[in-house]
Amino acid sequence: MTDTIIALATPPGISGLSVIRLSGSESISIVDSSFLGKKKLTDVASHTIHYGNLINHEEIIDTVTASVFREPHSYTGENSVEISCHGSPIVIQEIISLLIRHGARSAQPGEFTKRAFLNGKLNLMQVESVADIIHSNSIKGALTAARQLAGNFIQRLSELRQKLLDIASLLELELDFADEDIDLIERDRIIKQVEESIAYCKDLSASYKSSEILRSGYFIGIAGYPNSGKSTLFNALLQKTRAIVSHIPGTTRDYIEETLYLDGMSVKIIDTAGIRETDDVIEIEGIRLVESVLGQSNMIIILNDISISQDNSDNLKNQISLKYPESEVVIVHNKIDSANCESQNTDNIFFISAKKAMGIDELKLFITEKAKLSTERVKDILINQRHVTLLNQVVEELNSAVFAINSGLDNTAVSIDIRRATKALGEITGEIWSEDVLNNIFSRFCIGK
Ligand SMILES: Nc1nc2c(ncn2[C@@H]2O[C@H](COP(=O)(O)OP(=O)(O)OP(=O)(O)O)[C@@H](O)[C@H]2O)c(=O)[nH]1
Ligand SMILES: [Mg+2]
Repeated sequence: MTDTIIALATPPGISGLSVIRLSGSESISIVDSSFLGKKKLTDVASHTIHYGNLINHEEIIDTVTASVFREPHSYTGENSVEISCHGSPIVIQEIISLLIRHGARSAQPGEFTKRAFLNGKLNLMQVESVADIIHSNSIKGALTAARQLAGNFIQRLSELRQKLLDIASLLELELDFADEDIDLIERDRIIKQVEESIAYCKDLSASYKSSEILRSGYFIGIAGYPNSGKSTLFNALLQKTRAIVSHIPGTTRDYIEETLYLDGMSVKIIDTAGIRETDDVIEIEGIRLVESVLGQSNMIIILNDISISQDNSDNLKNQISLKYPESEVVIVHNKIDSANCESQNTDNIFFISAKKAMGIDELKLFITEKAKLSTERVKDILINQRHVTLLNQVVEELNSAVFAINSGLDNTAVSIDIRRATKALGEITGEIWSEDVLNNIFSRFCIGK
């Protein structure tokens, strides 16, 4: 028997409808203690919806519908009720307090999904994809997570793990025939299979950056010397006046972030303080912030004021390219309206007037293409930090197995490495799990999921 948990499953605030969710062996009878409909909920069939009033001491709190799911046929695998009530924070609080007085308790973040996992309704990767679907910032991210939820991918990792377990078992079996010098499996074949597994895991782990882009969006930092027009470009890209523009150098001190949705991709654009030598403490702090912004940017736009000169920002561009080799650095020449130039856009070099909105559409198109290209690697699965750590562990153990074979070490040494790799793989798929792993995963969830 489990205790019964309760939480609001829809976002807090005023809305047309809200859904309060309960799960646990007593959930149906707990709701029944306050529900007045045609039938008692304890008597109704699973997967049916019932109209009625929620009553506290003969006073109607709200008119609701209650959907009843009986174990094991529910999301959590337990008896569950979903109450659709009116979307008022006061009503919701009343209903939740009432049902807590009747024996439910407030759910922890992700506790419904945790129960689904513990009852075998979802595997660990499916649990993580639930979180990814909720938090996804792009259509492709949500679709990939949904595919992952369907569970095809875990199959492949499980097969890989099984293949490695078989190799380890054969190696251990050979030890029993050590005196007879029998090879149950050729060394070359082991090496080939292990190396294939290494390549596969490396490839997966390399798609982490792309997965992050699908999850959180593609980040673009706009950097440049003061007064180059960064805030003007920021506003032009967003098509609204969001950042303050002025002719005084050092206008932007803090950084400002806004999201654009371009062709299903979420693109985060960040306007930063102009970079220069200064004694102003606030500005110095702003310039320090620029570094943290650029450090997490997938693309860095260096905005150059071409009315000063075309090579005015070359030094800055070189320094930034060296400092952030992982980012795509693009030079954009601004203020072409007030300079005599007839230059053409080329690879990673653009000519615009942020103020007169010239060349902005081309720049946007380029950004969209780059953002989409950056997620092309992701096919089956959104790799997260937990997966990356474990995949790197798998690669390390398997490399050490190959090394052991090549150095002619005995089977025990090789099979220990391979078994360690299969343990890490098992932690990815959830075939092996610990309370710590679970807590870490569920801390990303919202209450009510
Ligand atoms: N002629 C012309 N002026 C521009 C253009 N873009 C920006 N400006 C002007 O340049 C000045 C500085 O613009 P901002 O957008 O505030 O520049 P910034 O790079 O954000 O400046 P800081 O925040 O101080 O670093 C303002 O007077 C803008 O009107 C442009 O395309 N053409
Ligand atoms: Mg500015």
